[in-house]
Amino acid sequence: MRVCVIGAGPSGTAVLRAFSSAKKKGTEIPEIVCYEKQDTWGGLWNFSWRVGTGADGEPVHNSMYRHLWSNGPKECLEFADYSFEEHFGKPIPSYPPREVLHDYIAGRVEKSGVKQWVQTNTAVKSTSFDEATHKFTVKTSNVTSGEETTEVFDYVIVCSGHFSTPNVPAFEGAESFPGRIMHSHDFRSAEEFKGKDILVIGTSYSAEDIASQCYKYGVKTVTCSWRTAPMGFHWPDNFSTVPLLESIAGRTCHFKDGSTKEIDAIILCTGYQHHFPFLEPSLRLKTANVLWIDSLHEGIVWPDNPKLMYIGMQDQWFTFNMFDAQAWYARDLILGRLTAPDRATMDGEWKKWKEADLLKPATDEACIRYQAEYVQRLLALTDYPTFDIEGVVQCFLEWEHNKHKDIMAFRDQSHTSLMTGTMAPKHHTPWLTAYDDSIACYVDQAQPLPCD
Ligand code: FAD
Ligand code: NA7
Repeated sequence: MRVCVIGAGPSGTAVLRAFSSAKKKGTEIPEIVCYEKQDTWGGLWNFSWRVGTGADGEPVHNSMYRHLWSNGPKECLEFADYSFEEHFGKPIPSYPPREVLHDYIAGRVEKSGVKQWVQTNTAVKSTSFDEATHKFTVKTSNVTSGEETTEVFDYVIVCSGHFSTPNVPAFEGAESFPGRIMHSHDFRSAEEFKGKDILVIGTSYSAEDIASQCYKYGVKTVTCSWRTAPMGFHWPDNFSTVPLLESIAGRTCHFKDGSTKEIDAIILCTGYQHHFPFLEPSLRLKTANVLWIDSLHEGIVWPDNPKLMYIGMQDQWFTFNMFDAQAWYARDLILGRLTAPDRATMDGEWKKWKEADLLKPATDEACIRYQAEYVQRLLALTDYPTFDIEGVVQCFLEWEHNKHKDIMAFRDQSHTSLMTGTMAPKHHTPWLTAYDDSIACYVDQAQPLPCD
């Protein structure tokens, strides 16, 4: 039996880890081939300075930026089978910079000895299913040599992420705006906005964090524009909040409440599209960024063809440990430890989840609890090490509370690991004045590099 994993980010590597864990326990596992178009694993957690088109002529996958620090407590995403303390050999603070989290993700797979399963620099170009043979044909292209391959698989697990293809709305007059209009996908560094008047459109994680980053790196003013509801944080004095942008005339931005503002740069933090051009149309998941995705059984299995699975496609409060729980479930279906029910039962089940999603209160706590229940369900179905889900929920609630108390200081707080019980130490420098994002500075407590 052969299993194809598309993508080696946190979701794809979770699948690799799931199979290696079964193998270590003496289970015979299928042949695994993981295709990754970047030159290494880690997914979005690899930093790339490139925007737009990569060296291979394809759209750049990455959306992360240079000074990104975790936007939630690391204690909420910690792997249940590999703690931060095990990886770094000591407790570390709660909101690690990107490089630290990348090291943690990579460290776990490195240790699993699964490197030979991953073909880097290899982009999946097309995937089709043959009803007669019940097999998938996967065509790939080596992004450096251009060499093409065609391989046949019994299962395909799509782990290609969904925060890569930007959703870019149009605004009247945009074509005449003299400054820069960019999507958060192309944001790489806040330094370029020092001393500028910026407009941030959107109210979710990207808007919140990019606005904060720009403040940290010396922006002149930030205007936050919302469509459904404002973010509601206590922003610094040089922030203002306005309804949605209506039109642009020269540098002047006009908002729905009739107000105007002179703007130097517009950053569209307007989310992403689920985009799977490498799957034949009948296999493509079509969804918005939501907590429950219509039709996927257990949020994972493609009901028309249970040999096709998707990991990590939900909107995300839980991340790494949720991807793990999903990966363990997918693995167990493939190993025959679990079976997908008939179509009618699958449809009945996802519709119940969907209904609960629609009926829950429109609060962050309700969203967190909803996703917690989903993760709990997967834990109950698999042998992924169980952990204190209610503890994770409480950690998320502390984080929410801290953000609403002081959006520029929540990263200075510490949380307790649900995996080891250790309270995280405080970082030596408050986030707002910590300009050195290196592992040496954050983990080894080395003297921070001077800021120019
Ligand atoms: P990805 O990380 O996107 O990995 C997908 C992989 O698939 C990539 O390596 C890509 O190259 C590969 N791939 C895609 N298409 C193909 C193809 N055709 N062929 C071969 N390979 C392919 N989560 C947190 O927990 N904390 C945070 O602080 C946080 N910050 C974030 C900040 C930003 C700006 C963004 C965009 C997301 C952030 N996230 C954060 C959420 C993030 O989605 C997850 O942490 C995680 O990276 C998702 O993992 P993934 O493997 O599903 O997707
Ligand atoms: P999200 O969480 O999907 O949020 C998208 C935001 O974009 C949300 O506030 C939307 O507002 C807004 N949006 C979408 N379309 C429009 C239009 N047409 N006009 C105005 N506003 C719009 O994406 P993020 O990038 O913030 O977060 C994705 C990941 O990146 C996340 O996991 C983070 O960790 C980092 P709405 O509320 O729908 O009105």
